Amino acid sequence: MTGAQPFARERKLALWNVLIAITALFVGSWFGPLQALEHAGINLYKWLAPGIQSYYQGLTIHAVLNALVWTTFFIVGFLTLTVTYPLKRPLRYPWVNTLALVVMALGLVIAAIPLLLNEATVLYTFYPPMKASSLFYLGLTLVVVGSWIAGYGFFFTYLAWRREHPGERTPFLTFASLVTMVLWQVATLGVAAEILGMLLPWSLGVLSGVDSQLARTLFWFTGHPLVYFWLLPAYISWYGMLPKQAGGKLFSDLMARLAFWLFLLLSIPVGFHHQYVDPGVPPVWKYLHAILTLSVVFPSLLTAFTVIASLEMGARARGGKGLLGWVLKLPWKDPSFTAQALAMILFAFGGISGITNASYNVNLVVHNTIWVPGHLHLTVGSGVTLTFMGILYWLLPHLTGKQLWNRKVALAQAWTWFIGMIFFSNAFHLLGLHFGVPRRTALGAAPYNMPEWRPFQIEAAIGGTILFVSLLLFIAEVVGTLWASKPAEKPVEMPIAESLDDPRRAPAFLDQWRPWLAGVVLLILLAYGPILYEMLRTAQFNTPGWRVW
Ligand code: HAS
Repeated sequence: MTGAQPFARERKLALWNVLIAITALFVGSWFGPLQALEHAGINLYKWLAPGIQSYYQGLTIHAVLNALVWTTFFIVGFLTLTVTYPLKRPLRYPWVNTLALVVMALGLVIAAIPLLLNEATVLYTFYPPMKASSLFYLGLTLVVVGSWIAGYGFFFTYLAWRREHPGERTPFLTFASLVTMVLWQVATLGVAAEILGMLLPWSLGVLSGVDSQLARTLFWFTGHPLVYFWLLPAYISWYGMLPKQAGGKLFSDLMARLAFWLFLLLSIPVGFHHQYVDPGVPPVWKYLHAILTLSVVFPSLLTAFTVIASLEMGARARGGKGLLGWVLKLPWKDPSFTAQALAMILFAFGGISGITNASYNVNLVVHNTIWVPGHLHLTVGSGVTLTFMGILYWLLPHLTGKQLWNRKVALAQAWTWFIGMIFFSNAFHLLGLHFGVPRRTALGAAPYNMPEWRPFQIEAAIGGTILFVSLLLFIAEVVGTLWASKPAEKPVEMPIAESLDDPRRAPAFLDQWRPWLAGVVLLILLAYGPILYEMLRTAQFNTPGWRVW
């Protein structure tokens, strides 16, 4: 199905997207160990000046490239294939998706200039009153607009297929990819309003000030569903591909579809869980968003159950026995599988710290402490990133027609990421929880740095160093596969898992967009409408910009 010529353009687009993503990850990751070492009292930043002028510039580049660029480019590339292959249909308008890539790449270059010149050291959340060069906001806007265009390309393709196949059930991978893209299109309306309505005109001098509370609210309208935009492509692989790689089937197509619909419905109206301490938001809205946040945990719990059941079936089919003995029969020698299985285990702990964050009163203990980067490294830094690496271990051979360069190196990469992240995230969580150590702070230079913190800071530095070694192994694997590997003996195909239940027997509402989209609009209006109206009504655009670093 995915053989030689039919999807040549899709494969080319996917390859360009993932190569840009990998480059961003490579550049951004250099700053990870620098930060961990800085916290442990070893400041290597002073050797980087004047190129990189501060810890804060390094942290901004690290988070923008790793959290925003690596993810978005990888996802757009990956979804280009997960939309089209299962439909057995090429993109309806390939030029739309080519345009998307060009716009995204242009945006990246435009945003990179001020980032590298220390003109956009505002961290990846770019909260005002910290103010960046207008190029930074413009560049980010183009990346988002480009990804929207990619989404339109997917929607046109789906609509063309729908016309050709009336009444047919959308294949799971395509369905899940479309939900991911719709979620993204709705979610990014918040940040689009923030940048186009406030930050860009402010940075160009058209507006003399902004309303910081309104800006933060619009940012988090996008900011939380953003994390599900990162997560859902990993779930696409865990549900729709990993069972096949483990020798089994998807335990329930129905549950998988339900989980994706629930993400679409529930993941947007939850942004105030990032703003529990914001004085300008009345508590009633925070409670409402807390309840909805705990509701959006449910599809992840559904995923844990369904995916583990699917893996267990695969392992038992391979001769696995006993209550837990079957785990040993999973294909641990396959780096693509292993990276993703280890990513899941780390993600389960990230989920636990997420539920802790979401609990309104407990959040007051950990908010703005280094616990939060502990959480985000287990989620986007492991559940997502290690899964994407695992996907690349079949995707690169698929796209290039070459063998994976060295399976042992790839396996070592997955395990070192796992081990490095255990040290790193454990240290960050404990520092935040026990000592209230602040996040986003050059702790090595802080006069209040306590001796009690030191053992954990060293643990984090060890973890960060192991993670960096793992990153280098990953890059070696990518470079080796691209330039030093032999042609594959037989084509490597996308692993597509069959489902145990018959998707055609699932209730029709699981394949109908209208009721779910209506639910999305309604819930957003309920959870954001009145408070946003109030914020807009009382907005005061009088906060001047600050350049802190
Ligand atoms: Fe979060 C802050 C709440 C999930 C990312 N989060 C962040 C930030 C980031 C982030 C980047 O309520 C920092 C933002 C900033 O800079 O300020 N988060 C949650 C909750 C969840 C959650 C309730 N977060 C994620 C995901 C992310 C992510 C996913 C990225 C991809 N988060 C918060 C809150 C804050 C926050 C507050 C604000 C904190 C503050 O005060 O600032 C949930 O969706 C998590 C549900 C997940 C689970 C885990 C299910 C487990 C599965 C795997 C099973 C497989 C196993 C392996 C066990 C319940 C699916 C089996 C393997 C075999 C081999 C058999």
